[in-house]
Amino acid sequence: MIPQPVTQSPLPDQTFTLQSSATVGLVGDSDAASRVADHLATLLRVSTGFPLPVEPGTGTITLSTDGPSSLGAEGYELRVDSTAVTVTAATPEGLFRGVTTLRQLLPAKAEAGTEQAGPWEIDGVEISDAPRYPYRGVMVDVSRHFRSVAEIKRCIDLASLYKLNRLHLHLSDDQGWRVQVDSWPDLTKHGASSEVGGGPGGHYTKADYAEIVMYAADRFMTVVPEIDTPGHTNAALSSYADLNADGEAPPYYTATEVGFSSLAVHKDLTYEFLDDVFREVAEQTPGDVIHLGGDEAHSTPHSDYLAFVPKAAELVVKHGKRVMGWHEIADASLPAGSIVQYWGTDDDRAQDLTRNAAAQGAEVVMSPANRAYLDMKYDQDTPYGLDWAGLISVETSYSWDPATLIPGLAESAVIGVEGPLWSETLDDMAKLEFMAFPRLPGIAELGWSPASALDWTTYKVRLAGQATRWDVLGVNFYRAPEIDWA
Ligand code: NGO
Repeated sequence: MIPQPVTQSPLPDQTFTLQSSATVGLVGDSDAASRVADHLATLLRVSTGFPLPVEPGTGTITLSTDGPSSLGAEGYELRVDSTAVTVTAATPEGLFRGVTTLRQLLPAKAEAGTEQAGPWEIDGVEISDAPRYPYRGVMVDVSRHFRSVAEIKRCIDLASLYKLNRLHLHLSDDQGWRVQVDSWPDLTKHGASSEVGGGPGGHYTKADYAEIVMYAADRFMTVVPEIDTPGHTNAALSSYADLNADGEAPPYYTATEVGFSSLAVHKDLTYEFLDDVFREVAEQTPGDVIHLGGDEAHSTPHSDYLAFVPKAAELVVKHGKRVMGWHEIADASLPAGSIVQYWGTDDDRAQDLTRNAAAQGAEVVMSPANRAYLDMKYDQDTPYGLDWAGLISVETSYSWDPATLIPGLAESAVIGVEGPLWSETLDDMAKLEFMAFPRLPGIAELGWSPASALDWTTYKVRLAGQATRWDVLGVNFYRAPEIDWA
């Protein structure tokens, strides 16, 4: 199982077998809980061919939201004995996490899209589980190469299988603006018309974005939209001449240099623009956070940057959201409730900024580029990906502790981890999957499992066990030689 649960005790000599007469019982009524039950039943109906009706009360598989609040929002208990399966939680979200565990206990063929032959056996077990951190994310860069709604749904499905609960969408950068903003239509009319390498680009209409948000919410995943500022803004600057300090729109950019673009920090129009963008993005985002980027603003003078960040942050807060940004923003003063995302490579400057973030009362999400970046090559033979932060083997990406990586950072400031998947070199889903698997499940485990459970030697055996599941799901994963896949 990945992530490893907090406690797990086998019930020896007890084996549960799912039969065609089985029912899914639901105790505790809420729409969200019944959607969790339907989600499980729908998945298993396809692969088992069993009717699996969802009924109120106890069933063969019982899902109950009557658990004690001591389990927390995402905690659950799961018991499998020879006659029944019970998942108990205090919330529909906890129930969903427990159902995710149940899916991993079933044979991998349970995930198949066509009817499979049984038996459908699960070894008896008692599990009690809850996450170490509340923020467990994956980021997809849809700016450098656009991904369709269907592809994002697949990302959500694969990430939620490992109990990740945040989907960070990098929606704007130099090479493309990917979300509809009604008050600034050229952002997508012009700014979404291409991508790295000159491909067709694309963007999410409001309906598309709503579909992604809803699909994610059904899997208890919150979308974190990122509008990168004040650098990484060529797509916007190229769409509106007036946003430029000199009033001249630069050409559309499809190469991969970073750090050359900047919003005009001294123009009022810049803040009117951001006010509109954050308002429209906030209106469509039920989640609590808007990410304003803030990384690599190399062509914004530093004093301007320090003045810009609080003004932009204030606009995010004005529209009811918490500010999130890359660690550079911690040099400026941040509003209460901000979240700073560390993407350093053990360098002092990045770590100082992150300690500074915590000293300001901000919370920290850990995405160390030399460990958590999913776009780094595994080794020098990896056919795509980057290597500026190093080569990141599966072991390297797993073997670190989010609480202690930055010396002197209060452990209480860290709220979780995220694996960013930047897409300069990744122009299709097969490549994204190859870079994310098998490293993303490890990031998920760092976010969920207690520090005492993190151990490469035993993890790599569990990881090998996921391969049959990925084969069933058609995941294009890298058979890293560090793992004994047999
Ligand atoms: C950096 C940069 C991105 C690149 C990425 C590639 C951050 C936060 N800014 O990470 O623009 O795409 O590296 O690895």
